[in-house]
Amino acid sequence: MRVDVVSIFPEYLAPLDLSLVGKARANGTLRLAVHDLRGWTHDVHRTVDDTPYGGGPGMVMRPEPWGEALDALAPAELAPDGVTLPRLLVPSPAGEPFTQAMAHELAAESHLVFACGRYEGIDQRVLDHAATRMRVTEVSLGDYVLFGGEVAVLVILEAVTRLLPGVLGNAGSLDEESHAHGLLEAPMYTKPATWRGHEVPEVLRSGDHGRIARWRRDEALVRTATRRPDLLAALDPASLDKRDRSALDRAGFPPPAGDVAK
Ligand code: JD8
Repeated sequence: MRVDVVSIFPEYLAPLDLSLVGKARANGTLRLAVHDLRGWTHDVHRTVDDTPYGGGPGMVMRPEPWGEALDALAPAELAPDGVTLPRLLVPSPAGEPFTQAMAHELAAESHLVFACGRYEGIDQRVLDHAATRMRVTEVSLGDYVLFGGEVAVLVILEAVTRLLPGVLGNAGSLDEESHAHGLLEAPMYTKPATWRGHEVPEVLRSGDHGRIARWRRDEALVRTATRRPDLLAALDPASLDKRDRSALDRAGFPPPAGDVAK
């Protein structure tokens, strides 16, 4: 997968050289380039912002450098080999919430371009114009306010890179994790069996794989009900069997709405 990131703080993306994302870059799985937006300015001060039309606090990113950046990274003419146009992602608190489902969607693209805004954001016409030639998605990390889009790009690229073919050694670990099955995961433990007076649950040391699987499922259900009632409510009631409902019942949680006894 090819990825271009445009930012006025390209150094902010330095962590993408580390760990497994860095490894995917080094082995060519991820062809990532980070670009300084100021490289597409022409004035001596390399100005990227101006005051907002209509007034108000702060500054807005000027459209001209962004237009030139996107022209360079996503040319209007389709390449003669017929390669598909890139997908433009613009982090914004007003964007579509980033989810594991979107990570899977993005991992299937061949070329992503990220536009990192700062200040009060990017002139809307940059997005409107880009949308005439490529797919544009405004994406949000969540309901809190950041200074700019760079951290969102770090998060999104970490989530996407681990889904690229060959990045995860054990393919099985992808479909056992949280958000694949809509539940939070059970807690994990390693040696020693007793640490500072805290014991590893006996069941995990029993060697009884059936009991262990049941215990993990119960823990996942109760954790999800306690911490993420929204995830539990979104589950297909048909995915909960009698033992699941009894685990939730023992923990004092009512059966999901619309559930029918089976
Ligand atoms: C991009 C500028 C700051 C945005 C005024 C101060 C994502 N989940 C998220 N929260 N915040 C962002 C985010 C914030 C950004 C930019 C992403 C560019 N800002 C601005 C508009 C209102 N503030 C985000 N993804």
